[in-house]
Amino acid sequence: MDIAKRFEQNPIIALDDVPPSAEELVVECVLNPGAYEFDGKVHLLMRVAERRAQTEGQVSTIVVDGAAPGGVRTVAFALDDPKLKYDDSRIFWYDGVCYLTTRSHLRHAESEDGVHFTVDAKPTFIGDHALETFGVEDCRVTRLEGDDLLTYTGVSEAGVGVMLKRTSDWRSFESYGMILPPHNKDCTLFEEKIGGQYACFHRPSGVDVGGNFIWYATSPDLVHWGGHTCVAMTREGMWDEQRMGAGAAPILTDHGWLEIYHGANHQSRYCLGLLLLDRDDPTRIIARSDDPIMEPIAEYEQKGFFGNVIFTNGQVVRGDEVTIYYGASDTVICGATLSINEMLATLGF
Ligand code: MAN
Repeated sequence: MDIAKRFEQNPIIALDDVPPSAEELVVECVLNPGAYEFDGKVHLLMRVAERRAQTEGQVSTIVVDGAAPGGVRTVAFALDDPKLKYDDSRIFWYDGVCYLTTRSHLRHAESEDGVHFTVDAKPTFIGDHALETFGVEDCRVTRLEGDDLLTYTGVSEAGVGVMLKRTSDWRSFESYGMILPPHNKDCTLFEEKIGGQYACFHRPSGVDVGGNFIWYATSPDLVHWGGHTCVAMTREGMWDEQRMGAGAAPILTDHGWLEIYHGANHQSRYCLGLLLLDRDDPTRIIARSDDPIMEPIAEYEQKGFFGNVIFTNGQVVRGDEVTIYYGASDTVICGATLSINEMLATLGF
C-alpha cells in the first residue's frame, strides 16, 4: 500500500530550474537530493546530471580531465559501431569499458518552507577528486556530533565507491576521500555511535556470487571501516528482487532503527520499503516490508530519463513526520510526507 502523501506542488525542482554548469552542457536529470536543516532552512544537495547536446547517430558523454581544455573531455561513439552496447539510458559500454551517459555534480538549493526552493547558479561539488572523474552522486547528509557528514558516490574509470566529507558550517569542508572502495554506494551514517563505534549501512555489489544487498559496518574514526555484516538481501519474486540500498540516516524509534530503503525488481522499477532494526544491534532485522510503502504511481514517477523510479536519499524528520525528498524517474525532484507511526503500523507495530 502506498502511504506517502505527495506534495501537491510536485515536481518541486525540474530541469528548467537548474542552469547547466557550463554553457555547452544540457541538464538531463535533477535527482536524488541529500537533505538537511541548517540556519532554520531546509537545504538540498541535489544530483545534477549533464552532458553535451546529443548528435544524431552518436552517443556521447563528458569526463573530467585536468589535461583537456576547460577541464572536460567529450567521449563519443557511433550508434552503429559494433563495439558499442547501449541499452540502458544511464550507461553504455564501449570495447569492454563502461561509461555513464551523463556526468553528475552536486548542487545546493534552499527553502524557507521545504517546498519552494531556490537553486544555486553554480555547482557546490563538481567532483574534483581522481576517483570522481565520471561524477559525484546521491549524497546522504547525517548530523553527527553537531557536524554534518556527507557520504556520496564517487564514479571514475576505477569504479563506483563511497566518498566522505565533514562540515560544521557548510562553508569549509574536510574531505576524507574514498572510505569504501568499488563497487559500493548507498552509504548512510547513523546519527549516533552504536556500541562506542560509528556505524553505517552500505551497499557493495557482487558481480557473480552475491548481489546488491544492504550491509552494516562500524568504525572508530569514520575512515577505517570493519565488522562488515550483510543485513538484508534481495528477495526473488518480490518488488526488491534485483537490488536494494539504504536511503537517508536510520530514524531511531521506540521499536528500533527505522530505515526507508529502495528496492528494484528485474524490470528496474524502484519502490520504497522499510527495515526495522534492533537498537543495539542493527544487523538484526525486527521487521521488513512485504509490500512497498511508496511506488511509482504518479505520471512524473513513471515517465522520464529512466522511468518507474522513486529513489530517496534525503529526509527531514520533525516529530512523527518524515518529509522525504526523492528523485522521480531520474528526471525531477519531488517531495512527500510519511508518518513514523503509520510506517511502523505497516510492520505490525
Ligand atoms: C547506476 C545508476 C546510474 C549511476 C551509476 C553509477 O548505473 O544508478 O544512475 O550513474 O550507477 O553510480
